[in-house]
Amino acid sequence: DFKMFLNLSDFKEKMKGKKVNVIGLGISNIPLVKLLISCGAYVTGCDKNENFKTDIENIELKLGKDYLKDLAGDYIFKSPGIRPDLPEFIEFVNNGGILTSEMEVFFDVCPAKIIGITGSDGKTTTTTLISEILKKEGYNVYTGGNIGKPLLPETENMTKDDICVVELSSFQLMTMKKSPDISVITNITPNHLDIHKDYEEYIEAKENITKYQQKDNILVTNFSNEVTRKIGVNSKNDVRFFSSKEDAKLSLDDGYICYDGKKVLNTADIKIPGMHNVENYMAAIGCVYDMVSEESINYVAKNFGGVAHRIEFVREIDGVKFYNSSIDSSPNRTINTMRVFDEKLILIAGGKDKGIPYDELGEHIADHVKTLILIGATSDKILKSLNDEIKKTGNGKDIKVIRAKTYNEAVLTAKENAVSGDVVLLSPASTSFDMFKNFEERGNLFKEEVWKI
Ligand code: UMA
Repeated sequence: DFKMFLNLSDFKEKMKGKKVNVIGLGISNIPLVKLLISCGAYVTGCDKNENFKTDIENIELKLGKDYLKDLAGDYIFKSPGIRPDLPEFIEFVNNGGILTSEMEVFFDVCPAKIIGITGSDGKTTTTTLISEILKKEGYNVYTGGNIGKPLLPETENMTKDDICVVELSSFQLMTMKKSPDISVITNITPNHLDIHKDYEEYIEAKENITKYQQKDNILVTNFSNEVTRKIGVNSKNDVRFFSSKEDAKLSLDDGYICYDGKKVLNTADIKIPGMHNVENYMAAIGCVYDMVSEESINYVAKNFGGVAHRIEFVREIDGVKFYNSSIDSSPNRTINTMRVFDEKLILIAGGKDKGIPYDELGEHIADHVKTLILIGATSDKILKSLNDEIKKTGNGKDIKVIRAKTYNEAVLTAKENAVSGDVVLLSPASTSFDMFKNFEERGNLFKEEVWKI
């Protein structure tokens, strides 16, 4: 069990006076830069974005296309999305430097128990469920990682009785030499092949979440996914398989999620929709079963309305349910979101055009939508994809298409066209930057308009 740093004070001590390069100045690394400077390190911040601005003092900046040239010093901290095997990094390591990352150091110095979650789908929801159930039970919980919150600076306040629930991306896992106490792999299917060399490398990265686990550590994973089943079968740890289709430690029986055959949660009580969310609950229960009461699990199932802006339930009016999925900034995400619902949808879509094709979207709109409300720059592209589908197959010709200029108009039009039992879904299939600062602002406005009805 090799540790580069024993704990946070050891890390701080060792950083004092060191020359450190922080590569990629985003969400992961900005808090790290502040921490390093407070330890007395000499920090060079490197970013390919030549327009990068910061009000941090005592940082030397290297921006633009030569940002990786002539790296010198003791350490490199790279942000997740940058490959670890760039020639510049290899040369740095060959010259005696150390290449690491915010997440690797976090694993070294964290005094609390770590639950790590990865997978191609459902990791943010599963992370949130685990964290909500533990909080309900009364634990002091820190939630972070790929979900958008770096946890290294938080270790200052942590104790060994706390629990960290950490979402881990394949990029973060790729260079890890430690694994969590409890690990979850929701599933593995091809993803991020723009950065990973091939599917094998992506799988290997994900496997790091269990590779360095100790014997009594726990791995919760999907029995019905070919890749994760193999990882589980080959693991020597306490493996807890879940499956919504086959017999497993966590399985479905008579509409209940069962643990070792014992009924734990009635799936009808789960507020967030879709079988994939039942599976997310299975994974979460697999993690926390020994640590919590069934009351806490059931409470979260009944009350948790979803991660904000991701198929988030907003409100039911006259039998019409409103969902906010403002995070869906590409056609692909909208397709996946529509699939979650059994009902024919009243879909509000459209936003800024980022030049990606919408060809595939029409077929899925034809399958899942009865009223389409278009708003924003991509309206025409979305409509064209639907019209192409109608021309090709005839599917979708009965869909009512309405254009709206504002979110107020879109929401009111949706309500007017809905009857009891309908679902109104905001899933823009486009980014928000035509009218908003980010997808959160868009989702919040949508929710406000829904609450005004
Ligand atoms: N940059 C370079 N060179 C590069 C790539 C990036 O200089 O080759 C610079 C960019 O200009 C930027 C900075 O690096 O200024 C960091 O950008 P980033 O978005 O890559 O990284 P962070 O802002 O630190 O965000 C990362 C995760 N992003 C990625 O892994 C790509 C965030 O996950 C995560 O929330 C955050 O760390 C906190 O840990 C986002 C994500 O999309 C949400 N993750 C992927 C996913 O979930 O599918 C993996």
